[in-house]
Amino acid sequence: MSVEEGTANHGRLLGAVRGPQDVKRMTAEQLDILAAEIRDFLIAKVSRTGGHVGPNLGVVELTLAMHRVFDSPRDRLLFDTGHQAYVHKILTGRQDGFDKLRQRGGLSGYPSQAESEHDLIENSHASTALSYADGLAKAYALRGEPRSVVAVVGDGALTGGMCWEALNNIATAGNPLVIVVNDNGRSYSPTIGGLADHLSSLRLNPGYEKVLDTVKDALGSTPLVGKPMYEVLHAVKKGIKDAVAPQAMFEDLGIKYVGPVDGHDIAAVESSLRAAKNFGGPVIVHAVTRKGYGYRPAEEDEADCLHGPGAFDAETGKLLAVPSVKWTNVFADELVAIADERPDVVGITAAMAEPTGIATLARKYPHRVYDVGIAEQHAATSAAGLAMGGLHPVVAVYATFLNRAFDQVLLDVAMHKLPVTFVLDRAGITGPDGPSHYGIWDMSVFGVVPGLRIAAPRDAGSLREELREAIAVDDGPTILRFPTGTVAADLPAVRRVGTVDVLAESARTDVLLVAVGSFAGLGMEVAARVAEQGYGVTVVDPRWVRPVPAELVELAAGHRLVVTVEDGVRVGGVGDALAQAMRDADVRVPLRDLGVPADWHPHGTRAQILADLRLTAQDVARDVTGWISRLDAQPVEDVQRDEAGAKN
Ligand SMILES: Cc1ncc(C[n+]2csc(CCOP(=O)(O)OP(=O)(O)O)c2C)c(N)n1
Repeated sequence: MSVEEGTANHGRLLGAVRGPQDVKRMTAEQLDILAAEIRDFLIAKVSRTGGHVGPNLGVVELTLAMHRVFDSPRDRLLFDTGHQAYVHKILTGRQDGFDKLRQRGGLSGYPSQAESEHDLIENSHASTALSYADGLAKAYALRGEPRSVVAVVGDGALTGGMCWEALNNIATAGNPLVIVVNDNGRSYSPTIGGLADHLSSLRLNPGYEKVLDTVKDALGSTPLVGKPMYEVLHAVKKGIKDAVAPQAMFEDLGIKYVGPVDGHDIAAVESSLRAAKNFGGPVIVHAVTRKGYGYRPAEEDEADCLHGPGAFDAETGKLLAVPSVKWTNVFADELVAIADERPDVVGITAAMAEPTGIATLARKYPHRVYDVGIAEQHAATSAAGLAMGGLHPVVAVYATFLNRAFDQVLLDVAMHKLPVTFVLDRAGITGPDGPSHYGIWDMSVFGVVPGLRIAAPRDAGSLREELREAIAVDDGPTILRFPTGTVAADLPAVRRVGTVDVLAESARTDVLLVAVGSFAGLGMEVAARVAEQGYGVTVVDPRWVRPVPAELVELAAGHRLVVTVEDGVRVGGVGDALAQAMRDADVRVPLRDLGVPADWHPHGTRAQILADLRLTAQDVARDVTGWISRLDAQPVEDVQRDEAGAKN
């Protein structure tokens, strides 16, 4: 079907778009129809798979305009964070993949080089695009390649320090480069801080009145949205009317500023982008958009404009999943209970108050929670300052994002022996968000920090207990890490040895199975299966995995084989650390460490990926049985030599 035929067949223009060149040929009228079709498509598809629906509804016109003005892939279109690249995927020949978005073997939820030559940055951590853009622009200048570099960055991502380091360099280098600031006023929740205030003030120049009028007209003709949202926008504008901010901040930095432009007006965005493209130096195009635009449930979702829901009802926007008690909820409630008792306990979030549960504390004690923006490094060192000032900060972040702040945790917090508790949600294999969202590095990376203690709770009861223990530590940092999803059923200990919980034991002491955190349940199942083969397994949950508890080494010495299983990378993981502690204590019992290989694991469900990695009870039981039966057949020394061979 041609683009012309598509216009005649209402609702089918989108089907005719196989690549950016099809969009370039369209009339203004066709583009409006196409934008509406893209919205319908996004809602229909993402409601089934879950995904970043709100951010993408907000960039439909922006993305169309970008593909009309620039020639991807020769020109490079970079999406900061990458969660708002669905429209770009739709326009670059990937519509068919949306039925399996974020599912195993299907489209990634972020740009992916394997999927398309139109994609470049795969990293889903925020605030990197301007640095990539700076480097690309320098490379093209040096190589004499006439290519445009365009980076889309949200006002939320702009709160990250890397963006400001990049702007500083982009201004100095002076290379042609277009920065599209997608300003919807929100990260998950409204973006906070001086920069957000500044962007608001820019909306107050005369051009913004025009933006408002256009938005008003557009909203009036959008049945799902209607008048109320216009009124909200208008009220926001009135509220900030008297704010005073230097209008020329970006230009002071040495970067041309164009805007604000109505990001839902394709022609207006196009003309700004053309001006920016022809300028010949770095330019910021400030586009004002609405997160969730055109879909009432998203626009009216106060929490996060349906930022990244699971599968939902397309009519109502309501989640389809049955609510369950998540690890996050248990943490959030216990933190409030502790804060009730200890006025020195405060919370920090890096723009993720709701997803990390710290919002529960903020609702009760608004003045004891700090949202620092997407700024994990600052969060860590600011927490150090709070601790120096006599408070006990609890920094709640996703495990993958604390990687950013390694040096801050190491030197700013730990070297100063400061009591800061880092709570790492979504630790381990997470699933649909793919490799850059897996929280699999924390135990290895932070395991090297002197004086840092790491706890991995196995269920709700141990999460509560270990959170209390962590916050009771007053001479150094602590980390508490737990996975995503529904919290595991409580698993009582048979007894406690030092800080180690013994979960199961038998008359025979063949295998010591060290099950880290949420793998405790798996450990119990493995023990039952291995027992069927006539071997005795002691299952322990170390609770605190760093430093390695001395009792764990003593327990190891009383068994014939030690097996560790953890939801983190094997290199430098709990198994590695225990092996080292055993060597140091001259305990010569063979050890096998099971965990996640240090590699890039594709997206899928958590269960699928764990199965791929053979981290299921069935697989682990088979392995353990194989290893222990080989010990029966071979002297210990031979097995140790085999183990060394297997690892190399
Ligand atoms: C380093 C880092 N911390 C936290 C996040 C989680 N996160 C994903 S999107 C987002 C908000 C982004 O806001 P913005 O850049 O304005 O884009 P929008 O979704 O509003 O279009 C956050 C905090 C992340 N991706 N990277």
